[in-house]
Amino acid sequence: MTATKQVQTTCPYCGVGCGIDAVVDEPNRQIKIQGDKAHPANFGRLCSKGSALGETIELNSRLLEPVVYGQQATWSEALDLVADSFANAVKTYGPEAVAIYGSGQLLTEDYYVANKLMKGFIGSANMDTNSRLCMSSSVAGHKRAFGSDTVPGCYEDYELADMMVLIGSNTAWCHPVSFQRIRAAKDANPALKIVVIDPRRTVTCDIADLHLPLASGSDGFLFNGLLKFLAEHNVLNQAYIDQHTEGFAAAIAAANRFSVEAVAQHCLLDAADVAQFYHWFAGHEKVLSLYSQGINQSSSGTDKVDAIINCHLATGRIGKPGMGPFSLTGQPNAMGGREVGGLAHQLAAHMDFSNAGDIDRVARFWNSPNIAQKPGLPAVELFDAVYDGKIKALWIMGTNPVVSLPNADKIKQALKRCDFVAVSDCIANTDTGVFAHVLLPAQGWSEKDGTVTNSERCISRQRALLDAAGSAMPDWWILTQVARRLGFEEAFHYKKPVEIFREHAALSGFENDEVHGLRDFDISGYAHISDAAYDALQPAQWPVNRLYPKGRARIFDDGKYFTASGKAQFIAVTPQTPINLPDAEFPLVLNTGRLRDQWHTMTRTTIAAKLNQHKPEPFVEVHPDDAARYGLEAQALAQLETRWGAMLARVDIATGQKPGNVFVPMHWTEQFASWGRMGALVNPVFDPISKQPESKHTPVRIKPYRAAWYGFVLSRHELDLKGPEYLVKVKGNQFYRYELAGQSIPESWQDWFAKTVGESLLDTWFCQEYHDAAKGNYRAACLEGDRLQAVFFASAEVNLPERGWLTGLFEKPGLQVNECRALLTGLPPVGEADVGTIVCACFNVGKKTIAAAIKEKSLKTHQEVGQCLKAGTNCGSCIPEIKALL
Ligand SMILES: Nc1nc2c(c(=O)[nH]1)N[C@H]1C(S)=C(S)[C@@H](COP(=O)(O)OP(=O)(O)OC[C@H]3O[C@@H](n4cnc5c(=O)[nH]c(N)nc54)[C@H](O)[C@@H]3O)O[C@H]1N2
Ligand SMILES: Nc1nc2c(c(=O)[nH]1)N[C@H]1C(S)=C(S)[C@@H](COP(=O)(O)OP(=O)(O)OC[C@H]3O[C@@H](n4cnc5c(=O)[nH]c(N)nc54)[C@H](O)[C@@H]3O)O[C@H]1N2
Ligand code: SF4
Ligand SMILES: [Mo]
Repeated sequence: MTATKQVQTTCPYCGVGCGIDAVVDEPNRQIKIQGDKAHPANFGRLCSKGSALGETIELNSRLLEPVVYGQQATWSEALDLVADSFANAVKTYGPEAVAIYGSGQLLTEDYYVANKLMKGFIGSANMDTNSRLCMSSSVAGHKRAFGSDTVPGCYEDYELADMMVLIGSNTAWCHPVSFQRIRAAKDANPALKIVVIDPRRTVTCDIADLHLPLASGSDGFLFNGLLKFLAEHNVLNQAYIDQHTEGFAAAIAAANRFSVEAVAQHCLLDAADVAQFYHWFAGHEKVLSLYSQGINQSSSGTDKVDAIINCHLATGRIGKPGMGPFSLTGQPNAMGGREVGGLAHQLAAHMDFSNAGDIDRVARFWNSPNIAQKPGLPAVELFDAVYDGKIKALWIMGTNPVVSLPNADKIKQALKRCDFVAVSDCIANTDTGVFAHVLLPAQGWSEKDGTVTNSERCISRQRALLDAAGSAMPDWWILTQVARRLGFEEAFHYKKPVEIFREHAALSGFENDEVHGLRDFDISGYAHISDAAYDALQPAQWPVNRLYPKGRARIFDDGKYFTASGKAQFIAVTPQTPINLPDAEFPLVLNTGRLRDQWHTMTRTTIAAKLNQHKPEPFVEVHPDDAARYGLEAQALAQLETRWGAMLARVDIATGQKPGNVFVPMHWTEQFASWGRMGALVNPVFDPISKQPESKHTPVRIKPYRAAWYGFVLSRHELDLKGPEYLVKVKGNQFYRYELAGQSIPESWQDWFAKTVGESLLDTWFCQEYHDAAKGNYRAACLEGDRLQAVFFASAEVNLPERGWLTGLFEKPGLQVNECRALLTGLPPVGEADVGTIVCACFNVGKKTIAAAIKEKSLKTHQEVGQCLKAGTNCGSCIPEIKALL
């Protein structure tokens, strides 16, 4: 028996913020993951990504030691160099010449230290984060309307609502546990109305009563029209408007241009559908508007957020059970980052540079020698300043901007030109790390300790499960060490996260009273929390203070807002179209977003083989009409080009795509695909208020990509494969898959394959081969005894056999004779089934298996499929796909 311990922690992926019960086998460095039944975010549920966390803790891909100019180094060498580079840049060029670019995936304690160092002590506010690309339009929209960046409601509202509007949110894939909760609410109450607003028909539409496939970027028109409709149909809450709000007259005047017909025209929707949505919204008191990146990532995202909030203020549907606007946060600690002031225009604890009193207050609290006096540069402009040579030393922490920022090829150039780049990451090889002069090994999720805040303002503990890998250290420690080297020992005396948390909590309550003015973010109840109480901290929704010692489920339930007048502000919205519109040269709209089983730039999710099987390759979803127009065939390759960059992707012809729009996943990087880094294509335009980039809308053109040959290699061991123009690497269970397409045909396929898998190995294996030179076909399969080692298929045609059956063979200890004979056909022998593409990642159940069972056993519901195959019975994320097969 090995010693095990049970630890409660939080999932490091999305903003749902699920609680996890981990059983840790320390000596063997293994973890068993279960949902925490007591956690209010998930009550025991987890999605495919959370469930697979135990498979992501291996050490092969980790950054284990500091690296300085390409050489392994000691911590003191690395830290000295970071501190010296920052100090020298400040001395020569001033504090504006240095910057930190952080992440909503840092813990609150890490984030607090980074922000304090930059703004309070280095004296520049050039500390921005990837939250700029994520939530900044919501932040700005909240600030304008409420005077504070407050999410009013809570998850309990899902069960209490009569209607839910999901706007620009693929909840089924991006907030899967919330989606399950919404689905359960709908099952329990079929009268619950669900409307999905998204140009694409996503799997989220599986539970929708109505899907509005609006024109990309047109949400502002839709919600302005709704405000007018509500006014015309006497659903306004005049008492609420009078008592608790200001600015209604201007807002309604701006909205009055938008009749149902005008909206339908602007949004390319059926007028009847628009009217249906408006009638339902008017008729349901308890309505929740859940929104995410389809709203935020827009050059008028702030206005869109406020157009939604306007409708809730006008009806008084906010701050009460089952109703309100609800920004679904993306990253696990998107909220925590905002709480500490992670964005360049924020100061700390929901205080801003826009208020001179705040600057002085934070300076006194921190005892800062030279606190920054004005906002720093937001992400896109910050990297422009790096490119222009104005920022000389840059520290990137917990984010991968060479992939995720728009116009990402320029980001590469910027980093190449920069005098000094430090990158803190837990993973060794990333597209951004390539440009680092210093790589700092950060502890990963299973090793670090601290707090995170989820979408509903709930603060939870993340607890260490394992000892640190190699020499990895927590981000707060790395920052503290650099701060001390810069001469700020006293202010950065921290020895453990709880000390930082107490200080952060104390700042949130500092002069936060009637005399000095009230701020929404107040967790002063934790200012004196003991070490033991911090260790045992249970989830609670802020504020946690004298008035709300146990937290507060809903804010604005009292109708009091954090504006000067105490009243909410209507915003007069003039809807805008996106900045760059399609034209003759770039006639389509490029939309980008997420897949069910991958997390952003794939650094961690790809470690779990099972998460790579659902969507193994970068692809582009195209409507059948556009496919016909541009000569694209299903499963062939396409080249996408914008004014900023290009990529290659597999064609997926999808009726759910809006004609004129194409969609690509945001996830692939140069670590996994030669030409799949979509950030290179995205236009770097942004919202003038929030500075959030328009990542959902870039004019693009598309054409077939014709290669001289197409192929794939499956190999039991990892290969160092280079050469083919199109190259995608997929880690599987006991195999690696390489998808290939090349412009020049190797002189000898035998030689190419031998070099690729290793000539010495090939000598010891038994190989079968098939060659049809006339047709350009070559196939080979190698076994060691009866154990499959490698397979290679190449052809002049793109249509090769599906990879499902062949990849499944790598899991078998040995192959049957009939299987060996069938290898070069790529198809299972008679009597053996091909599982097809994996649909259920939890139980590894393929599409063909499900389809066959449905047919043979006449299964009618996803529950019956679950009983028969287990598919869809763990996390439930694949239920929409199972239903589609039914
Ligand atoms: N599996 C998975 N889950 C994640 C993440 C992940 O990487 N993987 N990341 C997390 C993070 S940080 C975030 S921010 C969230 C994001 O969560 P979501 O915002 O739900 O995810 P996206 O896929 O980026 O975009 C949502 C939808 O917006 C739609 N859209 C595009 N343009 C428009 C428009 O003009 N109007 C409207 N109404 N819709 C539009 C897209 O078609 C897309 O379906 O997900 C979080 N959860
Ligand atoms: N076109 C387009 N672009 C987008 C989006 C889109 O929808 N479309 N979405 C945007 C949004 S909403 C987001 S949130 C961003 C996300 O984009 P990124 O932040 O660039 O993506 P991640 O892969 O999450 O990067 C996190 C990095 O931190 C590392 N890491 C993990 N844990 C730790 C830790 O504890 N400490 C440290 N130091 N490092 C750690 C990971 O290995 C990884 O390299 O992308 C944005 N970019
Ligand atoms: S929904 Fe999934 S990814 Fe999000 S917090 Fe829960 S388990 Fe993690
Ligand atoms: Mo995000």
